[in-house]
Amino acid sequence: MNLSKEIYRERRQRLMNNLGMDNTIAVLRSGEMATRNNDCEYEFRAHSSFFYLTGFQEPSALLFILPSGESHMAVLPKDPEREQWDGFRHGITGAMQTFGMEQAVELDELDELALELLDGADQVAVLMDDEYLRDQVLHWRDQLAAKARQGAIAPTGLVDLSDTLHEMRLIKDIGEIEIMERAAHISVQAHIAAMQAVQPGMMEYELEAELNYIFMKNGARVPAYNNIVASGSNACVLHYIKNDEKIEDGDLILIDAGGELGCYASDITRTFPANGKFSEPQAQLYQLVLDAYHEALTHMQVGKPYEDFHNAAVEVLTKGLVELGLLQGSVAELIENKAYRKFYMHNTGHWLGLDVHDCGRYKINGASRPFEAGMVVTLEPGLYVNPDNENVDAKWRGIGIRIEDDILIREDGPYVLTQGLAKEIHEIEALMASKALMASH
Ligand SMILES: [Mn+2]
Repeated sequence: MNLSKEIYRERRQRLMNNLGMDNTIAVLRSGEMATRNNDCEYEFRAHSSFFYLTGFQEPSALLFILPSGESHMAVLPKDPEREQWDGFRHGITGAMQTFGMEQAVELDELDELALELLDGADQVAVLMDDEYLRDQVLHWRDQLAAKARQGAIAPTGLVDLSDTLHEMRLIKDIGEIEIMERAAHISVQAHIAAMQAVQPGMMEYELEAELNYIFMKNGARVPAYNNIVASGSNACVLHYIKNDEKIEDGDLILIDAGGELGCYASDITRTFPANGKFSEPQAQLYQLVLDAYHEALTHMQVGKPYEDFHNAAVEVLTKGLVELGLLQGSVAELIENKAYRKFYMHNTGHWLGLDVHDCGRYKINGASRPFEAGMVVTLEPGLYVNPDNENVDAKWRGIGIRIEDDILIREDGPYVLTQGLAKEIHEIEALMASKALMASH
């Protein structure tokens, strides 16, 4: 699933060019194994930015990039005994041959390598939120400063690599888009399977199992984030991940889940009736969210400010809430004083990529940034009526709806990566009915 090593090499060179600082060395790390309990560890997943620049997925690795793009890595050593227990390591030969490092050393030579490379550099660039690495770099600086009389020259500046790197990650290249479209397609299949498997009386985690089965069977070995399978009013809890309640006849079910493929996330939400048929109030609110989706999508165009599609969704939703009687007053005022937030309290999208909430600025110089080709962003309007909301008719209470797709911004308009998954009411009911027909045969 990795891209060619030339692509990673080009990214490292471009990073240093874009950083545009003389005599500066960038340092990044892959991250450490994390304990789950006792001696059981979580499966390792490299830091997204480290992975973006290397394709390397082993823990404890450090990457040094020189101004020319020349790259050095410190990696876990080859160790037949450890590999017998924990699996294959690339070692220094693999780091150079397979991953295109100009030089690689084993981890016990890390300090030596760092001191050699940082001696005489003006600045060191790190992802400033990596506190551990910041401390490590300052420690190397101190060691160099202590050797000043032997001629060592310690770097004098620590600079933040985040903005430069995040702007690169924000615009996806063809290879990334291909992987993201495959991840999206797998997740579409998973949602179809869940819609066709649901029966009132099932537990939420039984539906979650359908998702995980399709993800894993198709190579998306892990979900990109914790699966949300929320029946009934659980859908009003935005990050509901307990997934351990019984699905009742008459419930809507909100599933927010996407597989991760080659470290790239997909992120889909669908909301559908447990018994295959929307009730009248469910259908009314659902259609409103769907109308907001369709309107917002038309604003996801190259050159349009990022905030436009959210504002478009808010306007459709607020208007509809007034028409259905959940809000009273003038639409403009309800938007102005954010009264709609009682029913719609999140944004209509976020960047998507190696991280589900991917990096990249939303504003530039205080203003919403324009869309550019190659950005991937989610579109996810929703409505959530708190079950305890006494200010609305009882028929609305406890209904939670979200519809979410992954959108690639292209020169010729928005392209839905997660296409092919029912979202119109008649499409969802037909898909669920087709399952019932199959089961009865
Ligand atoms: Mn999302």
